[in-house]
Amino acid sequence: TADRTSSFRQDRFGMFIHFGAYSNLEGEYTRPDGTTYRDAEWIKRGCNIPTDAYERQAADFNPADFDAKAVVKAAKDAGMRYIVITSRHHEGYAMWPTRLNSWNLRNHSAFDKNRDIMAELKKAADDAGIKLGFYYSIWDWHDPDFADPATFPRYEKRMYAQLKELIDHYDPALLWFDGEWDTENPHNPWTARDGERLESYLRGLKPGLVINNRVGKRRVVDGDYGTPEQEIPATPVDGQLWESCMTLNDRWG
Ligand code: JFZ
Repeated sequence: TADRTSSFRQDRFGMFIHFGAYSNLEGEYTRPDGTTYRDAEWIKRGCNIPTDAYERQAADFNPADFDAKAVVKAAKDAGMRYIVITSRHHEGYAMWPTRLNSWNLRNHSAFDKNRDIMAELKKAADDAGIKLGFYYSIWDWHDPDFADPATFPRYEKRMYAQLKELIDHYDPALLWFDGEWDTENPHNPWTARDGERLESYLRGLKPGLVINNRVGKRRVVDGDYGTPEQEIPATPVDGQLWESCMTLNDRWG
């Protein structure tokens, strides 16, 4: 892993962006009874928003002002050398025009059909000499095939195909997996074996890809580096490379 991670070791400081269909709610959801619930990327789950209502709000999503150059400039001015953005969070909504389903920013929004914010970000990042990576949630609240062990294999197939799209179209430097845990969802079928299979598939597509440990079960053998959250660990974890992910409050979106 030394070659693969040598530039990652040097980069040291990056920007973690959470942006998705929940962003359209701007942190607030007003229930049919008039009461308001506040959250960010977890709002669908936290407020128990029914899927049809959530789909309806996402249909209005129009990030017309998204300015990739401004985002990249903010990162660069802060001394950051890489950006990791959510290509798909737990809501399952793809922020690029995936062909695997219509639950995405191209096909389920009010956004300009000719724009692709991931392509815009990739171009701006390349121009500025900043690396771009993608967060991708294994856990999917939207796709019914995820939670059912009988249908999970076909879900997994689509997941592989989406990740291949991301690699083929945007050539990310890094993939940041999440949603592999099963405390919130007793039906989360993701196993260490699934993680190993996925990791070797991705290495086959792009050997230089840096991958975090949440691709598997966060064992030291999973991925290239550990992901302590909201803390700088006092001691290295079993000698594994790590990157602390932090947010300024208690939400990421
Ligand atoms: C997860 C996501 O649920 C969250 O929305 C955000 O994307 C964050 C970076 O990752 O949240 C977690 C995952 C794991 C822990 C805590 C929050 N953990 O292991 O303590």
